[in-house]
Amino acid sequence: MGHTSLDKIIALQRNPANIRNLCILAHVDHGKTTLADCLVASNGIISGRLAGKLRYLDSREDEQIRGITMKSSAISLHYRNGDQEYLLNLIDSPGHVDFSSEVSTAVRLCDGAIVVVDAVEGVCPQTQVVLRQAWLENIRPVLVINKIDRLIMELKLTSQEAYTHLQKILEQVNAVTGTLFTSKVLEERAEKEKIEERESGTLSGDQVYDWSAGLEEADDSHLYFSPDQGNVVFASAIDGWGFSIQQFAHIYSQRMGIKTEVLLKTLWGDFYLNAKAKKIMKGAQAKGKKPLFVQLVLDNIWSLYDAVVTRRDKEKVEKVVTSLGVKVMARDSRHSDPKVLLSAICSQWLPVSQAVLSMVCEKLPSPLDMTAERVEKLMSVGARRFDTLPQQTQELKRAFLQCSSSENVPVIIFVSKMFAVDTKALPQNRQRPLTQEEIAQRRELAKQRHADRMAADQRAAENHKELTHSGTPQEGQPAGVSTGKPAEEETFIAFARVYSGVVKKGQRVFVLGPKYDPAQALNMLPEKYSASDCVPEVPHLSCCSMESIYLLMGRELEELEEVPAGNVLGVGGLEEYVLKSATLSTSPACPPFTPLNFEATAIVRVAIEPKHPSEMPKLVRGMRLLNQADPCAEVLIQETGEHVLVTAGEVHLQRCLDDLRDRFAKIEISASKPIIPFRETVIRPPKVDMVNEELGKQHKVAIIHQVSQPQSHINTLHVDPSGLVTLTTPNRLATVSVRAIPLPQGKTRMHIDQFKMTIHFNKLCCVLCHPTMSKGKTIDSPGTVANIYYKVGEAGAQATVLRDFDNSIVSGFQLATLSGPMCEEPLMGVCFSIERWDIQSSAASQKQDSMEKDSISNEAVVEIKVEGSSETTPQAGGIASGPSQARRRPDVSSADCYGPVSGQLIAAMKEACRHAFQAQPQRLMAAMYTCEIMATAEVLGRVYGVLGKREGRVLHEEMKEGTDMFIIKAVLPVAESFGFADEIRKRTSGLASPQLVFSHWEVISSDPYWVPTTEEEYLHFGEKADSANQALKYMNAVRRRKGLYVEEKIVEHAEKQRTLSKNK
Ligand SMILES: Nc1nc2c(ncn2[C@@H]2O[C@H](COP(=O)(O)OP(=O)(O)OP(=O)(O)O)[C@@H](O)[C@H]2O)c(=O)[nH]1
Ligand SMILES: [Mg+2]
Repeated sequence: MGHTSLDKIIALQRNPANIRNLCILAHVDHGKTTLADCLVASNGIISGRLAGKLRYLDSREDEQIRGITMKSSAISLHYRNGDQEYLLNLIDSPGHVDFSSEVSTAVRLCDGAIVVVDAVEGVCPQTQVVLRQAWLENIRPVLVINKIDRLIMELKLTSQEAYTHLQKILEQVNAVTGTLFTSKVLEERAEKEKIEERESGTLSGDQVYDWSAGLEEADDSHLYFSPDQGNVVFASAIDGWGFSIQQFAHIYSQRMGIKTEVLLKTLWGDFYLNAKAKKIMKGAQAKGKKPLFVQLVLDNIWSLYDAVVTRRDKEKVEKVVTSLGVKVMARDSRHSDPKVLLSAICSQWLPVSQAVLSMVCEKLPSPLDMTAERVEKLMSVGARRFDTLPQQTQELKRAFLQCSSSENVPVIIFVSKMFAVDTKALPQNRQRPLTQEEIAQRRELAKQRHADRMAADQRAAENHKELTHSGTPQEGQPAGVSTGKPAEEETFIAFARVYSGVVKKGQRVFVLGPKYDPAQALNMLPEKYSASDCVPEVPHLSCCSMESIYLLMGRELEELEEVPAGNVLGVGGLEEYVLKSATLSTSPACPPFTPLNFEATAIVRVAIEPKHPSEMPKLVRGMRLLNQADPCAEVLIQETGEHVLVTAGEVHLQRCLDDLRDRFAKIEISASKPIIPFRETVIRPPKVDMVNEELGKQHKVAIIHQVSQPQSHINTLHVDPSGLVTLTTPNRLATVSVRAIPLPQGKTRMHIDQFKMTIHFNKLCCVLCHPTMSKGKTIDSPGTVANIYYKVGEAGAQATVLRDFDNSIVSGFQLATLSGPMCEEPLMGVCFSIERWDIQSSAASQKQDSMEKDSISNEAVVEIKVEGSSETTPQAGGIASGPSQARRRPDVSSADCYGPVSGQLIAAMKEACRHAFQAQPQRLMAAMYTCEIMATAEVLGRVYGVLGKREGRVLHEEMKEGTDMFIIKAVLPVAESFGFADEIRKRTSGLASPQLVFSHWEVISSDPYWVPTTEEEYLHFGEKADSANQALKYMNAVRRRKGLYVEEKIVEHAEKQRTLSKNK
């Protein structure tokens, strides 16, 4: 097929029934980009010979060098299936975990996905993740089992064995789909029950209980992958072939005279051919017969590989070539690499593009088939239900479903990411090759100019006073080169899709921020308000015009005038308005789309500075651009003033640094070592000591471990042996007694009733309880907080007084939890219980006087904060509320030389929390990765070696069925993970490569403050106890980085030290 013209694609864009928006998803290295190459080659954009080698969609240099895809990129292809012509907007996505946010941006814009699975490796961790992502976005997947050639050439399986192997892979994939389906049904069921319960109110006596899970009646048959359903293709993208059983059904129905329908049902499954009876029979396995799939399909491929690659049997090859009716060029058959001949034959016999694209056209939905369920999900942001949206907004659902391109429907666009392109590469700035007519025209112009100049010269010679210019400056400009001045070197293009209406170049639209509320806006805006009117004063709403729109063609962009509904497109001119993603619409009733489901957590942070300090402004600008260009990277300025870049992993970090250096900042930069996050926590006092001896009573006395700090509170501080810390404010008006209690680990629920207290939350990980108010109900433990109940109870007059100071207590608590005493890292999994709390009446009355007016609102402030803390970071609020309160009441501060009571209470509460924390056994918590490694048996030992060295813990190891690969699942501290992948790869000569995903926080069991105290411990660890203490090592490293005091013995016995080094 020749190169499809732009006009053709523009024409196809107008017919949404024949558009397919799809992405290619898979685990890393399963062959997505190679497959995309084959599909791109079918459109003549690249040569068929280069398909698989070029990796056209990997347009970045580092993608080509590393051999992995790092961003998702789109290309529009044309395909003729039967008598219908289709437009395929194909998006290739990366498979590496570090870039899984790019997958999210791709999946959102599509209606379907090609899930690629490596025939040897089978279902891998990222395969499961992408299947889940496709599921969450309600897009339909089809399956391509790729790299079948590896079964023949590498594993040397027989066709029969390969069949069994392929069956297993299908089972694995379907098992993942099955799990997703079951969990959805059960969830829906639970939801329904909840609604029913709410509606029926109290349960009546004759309630009939229904114990079915709803799974029985739910139909899930269409969800599974099965070759007879037509949603599976077997392929080898690198050799250019691929087939679905439909193709073979057609071939054999003609050759053997069996009906196609019969073959379609029997080609895959336990059927065999009874040649004598000329019948297809069931039970191949039981009778030891070759299944039809092996006999009619795989055997052919196996013998082709055998003849062409293994035995290089020229005669046989010729026979095959003639029987298949394919043409092979002489240079291909003479080529020294037999793979060239093989792909020449296969790509004509079973072209992979045809198999995949016809499956895509037949099995994937068009934009018109978007389900109502999906639309409602897209439109219901956060916890909002679709039916609570304003009427006008609900009506927009029809626009989505119709996907109409008429003039009177609203335009709705979703931008899933912004990507940067070189301004010079934009079509308007690109020099395009000239057509014949243009060349002729130019020649004419040049002649004319020459003639004019000659004439002018003549005239000038005749008349010296007259000065003339020939031609206008515009004429002097070569055609095709833009006259616009490229101010910025990088231009941002929005990666977007039109859901309704026609997008026109220069059109004005509303940009709807993620917090935009259509209900509020509709009340504020006049009717028939349009985006071309002046900028409205509505929160989270702005207007912009789409300066240019583009067709995304892989490495290139084509400028368009308009794009109708149902298509993927690029929009220029939005960089001022859109940071990473946004919803654009001409109707203010349109709600912002639900945010993208990001699977990766940004965990690796580095501080960045320019090599030359004077270049700081360039760095700041560069980091801002980087933040916009990457869906996952975060850029922030820490309290210390450092510029910090947070990325998803090592590879991602490397790419961000390269981008910053070469594209966005264009300066030399230096990045710090990764800043590893830790958390601080307390645990229950251990029962045994370091040598597993039961601890004596004397150890139960609380010891405060402090790393040399000014003891300003020494007079007012009292520590109870049980760990209760009592602290009085310097003016001795208020006293608080606080105890730190470890929260239960893991995702269990805990009853706060046991504390009989009110709960405040911080960062989902620390709890503050105090007894003056009534009890809360149930909370989930750290990390999974679902509901927090907060109610002010009646506890007498004293309680009301205390309630006024509640704000200070919460602020103090938040300050304390923001940075702990061990190494100023946030606290996690700690409950601070205020067991006593006295305020002298003078302070109370002072405060009462000054706060009479807002004592009621004060309560509300706290309440909001508590609710808000489940989703936002409450520290900021806490810190802000402290000083602002002090500022608001200068009269109080002047009355007291120590400052306002509320301010003092904040400080006292903070100190009390810190001391209470220190009175318990303190531990560090480390961020952990889960790590999946696939390795062959011979390198297993080395993998274990590397894991052991880096404090990794193997969870389980199993052999992958049908292969000689082992899968090792382990957990590894993030702190030890840098260079891990590289080390594993080097030690195993590339035979094993790990996948690291952030999983959880884990308490490091060793006590950083531990010193030997019993005789056994002395015996065991020696007097100095200088054996490695992991927790201490981490703690000191963090303290050193933050410039805090580090208690270290550098040289204890100087002479000994010297002799030692001499002996070495
Ligand atoms: N034997 C064999 N190798 C293949 C096949 N398809 C792809 N490969 C090889 O697998 C490697 C990875 O291919 P890619 O297409 O880059 O894989 P990918 O899925 O795009 O990888 P990421 O984008 O990094 O996730 C390359 O070395 C390809 O040559 C195949 O059908 N058979
Ligand atoms: Mg790729």
